[in-house]
Amino acid sequence: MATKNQTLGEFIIENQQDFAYSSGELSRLINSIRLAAKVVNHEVNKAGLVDIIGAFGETNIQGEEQQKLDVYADKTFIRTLTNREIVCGIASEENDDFITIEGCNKDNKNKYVVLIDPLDGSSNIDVNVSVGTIFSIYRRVTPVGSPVTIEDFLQPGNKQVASGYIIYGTSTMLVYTTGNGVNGFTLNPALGSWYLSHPDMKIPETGNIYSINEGNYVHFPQGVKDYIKYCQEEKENRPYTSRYIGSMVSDIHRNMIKGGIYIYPKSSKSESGKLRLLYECNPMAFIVEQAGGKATDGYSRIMDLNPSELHQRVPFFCGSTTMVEKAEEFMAKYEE
Ligand code: P6P
Repeated sequence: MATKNQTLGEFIIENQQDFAYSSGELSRLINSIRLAAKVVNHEVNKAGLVDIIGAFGETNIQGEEQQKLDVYADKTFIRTLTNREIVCGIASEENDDFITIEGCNKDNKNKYVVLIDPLDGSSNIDVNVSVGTIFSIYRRVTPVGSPVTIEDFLQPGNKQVASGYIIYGTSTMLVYTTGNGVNGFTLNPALGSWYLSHPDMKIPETGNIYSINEGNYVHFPQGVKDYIKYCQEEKENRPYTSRYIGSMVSDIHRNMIKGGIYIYPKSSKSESGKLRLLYECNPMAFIVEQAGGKATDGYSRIMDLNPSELHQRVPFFCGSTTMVEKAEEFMAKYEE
């Protein structure tokens, strides 16, 4: 039962039976994330003041210049997750390979792996637009006590035990699911506490907002071009409104509240699209599905895709069910 204005701590205690595994483990997992989120939030909120923005000078595996806050957020979440003795492996957008948490080789009981995009939308940092953290949590599939292997990370999204995002916006929110619905908590920075501001979040079944980078229009598959023209024609409740923040967490969070669809399709510039299956699409798909929405690659359910590599990209159609299904109708007219 979710009671508005409950603290996150009270909520976890009251609802830990919803977690399919040991209740204490969920508490420790979510507590490490909420602590790291507060630390990162503090730095994000003062980024413009202490000149820690701007390129760190190095480039990550994605070939993108690493903003200092990217690196800071990555290190903060890894350190906090490691300290809680609950996680035995971490994969991050900012690190080429997964990280084995020391101690997992011995007789240790850590059962969970976490995949994380520590600061999604980081190109927005310099222009003071909201950014986010995305996390995905699985139980390991290799024997407890042995070193984690890549198999522990390459699990389909339908095996996630929890996922969520933090949005560092006009207010800072933590939104997560453990497979029993979605709840949103807002940080009161003065107290350092998270309060249940959005209990049992449900995405509207339909909406009139579409989010896509139309600057890439000429490179899109024909089905996407046709859907964009459908959104823009004057008929029924159309034309829809176009909103694209350039930070997926913000676009999807808005659509969770108002209804809408977010699309990052494949294109002639990038055959599999831009977004990462394991630590961007799967966790957001889990959240949106738990809120009653839909998430596909234009043809198949995102959470049923079998991953083949840690940083693989997939096309992403995510949001209000009727809008995703309409987009899929246009995609179905053309070869996958
Ligand atoms: P583009 C941010 O880098 C991100 O991964 C998403 O958060 C965002 O929606 C998208 O990429 C923006 O990419 O190519 O439209 O600038």
